Amino acid sequence: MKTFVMIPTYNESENIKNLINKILKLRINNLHIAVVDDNSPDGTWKIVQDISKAKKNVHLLLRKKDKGRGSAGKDGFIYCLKHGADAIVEMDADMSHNPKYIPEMLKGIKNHDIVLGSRRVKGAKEVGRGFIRRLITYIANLYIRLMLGIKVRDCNSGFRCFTREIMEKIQPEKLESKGPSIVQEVLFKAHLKNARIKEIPIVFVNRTKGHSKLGIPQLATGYFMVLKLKMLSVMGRI
Ligand SMILES: Nc1nc2c(ncn2[C@@H]2O[C@H](COP(=O)(O)OP(=O)(O)OP(=O)(O)O)[C@@H](O)[C@H]2O)c(=O)[nH]1
Ligand SMILES: [Mg+2]
Repeated sequence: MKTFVMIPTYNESENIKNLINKILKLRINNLHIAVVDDNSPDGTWKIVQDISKAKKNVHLLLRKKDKGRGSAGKDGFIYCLKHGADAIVEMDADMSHNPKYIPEMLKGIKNHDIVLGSRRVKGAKEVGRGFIRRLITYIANLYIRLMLGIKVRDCNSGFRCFTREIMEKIQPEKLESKGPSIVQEVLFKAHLKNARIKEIPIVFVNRTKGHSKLGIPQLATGYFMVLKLKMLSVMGRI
């Protein structure tokens, strides 16, 4: 099985080397890492480029024109499928998602289409996140679940493992989200394909290095995108 870990990055120079080393230390057979960087001013791409010279299973997708967590994820999924991925792990670069859960995720896709690192199932925990930030995520999660009728408890988690089959059914080339709402768009499209989704509890640790890219504009666009997805599904367009 060929596994790709797909990591969208913007200004993560303080995190990316540490994360790549932690993933490689798992010594998972036939594992590749694809970092999708939007020409980060802090030189994140340069760090990855240097690593990829020494390690052939580390890939850099340097995007100069496009910007956005959404289109970065889209390009990343397409790249992984094109390079023969049988399994695709999607994760953030800010160390909020601990690579130690990857082996369990890869085991889980033996009889599921998606395994999701969840903050909302028994045994899960969120560390270092303020009350307001947790409230924002909680309300967004409630809104998404109610609007889109998804049974998954943590609809905001960007830490997921997909089988090639389900990712092909999701058709990443048709993903519309430019921003973080790609997380919900992918989940909803998988839900519409009756994907078997398993949630495993994770300890989510708030970033300690670098800065959040999540602002009011992204949040507002996210709420609008969920509404749009609902409308499109009601009209049978997705
Ligand atoms: N390529 C690319 N990656 C991005 C962009 N915005 C965010 N990312 C990456 O997407 C992941 C999630 O972004 P975060 O800023 O951590 O968003 P968040 O987790 O919702 O917010 P905090 O963790 O609270 O900061 C991180 O790896 C970011 O570097 C972007 O515009 N382009
Ligand atoms: Mg984060």
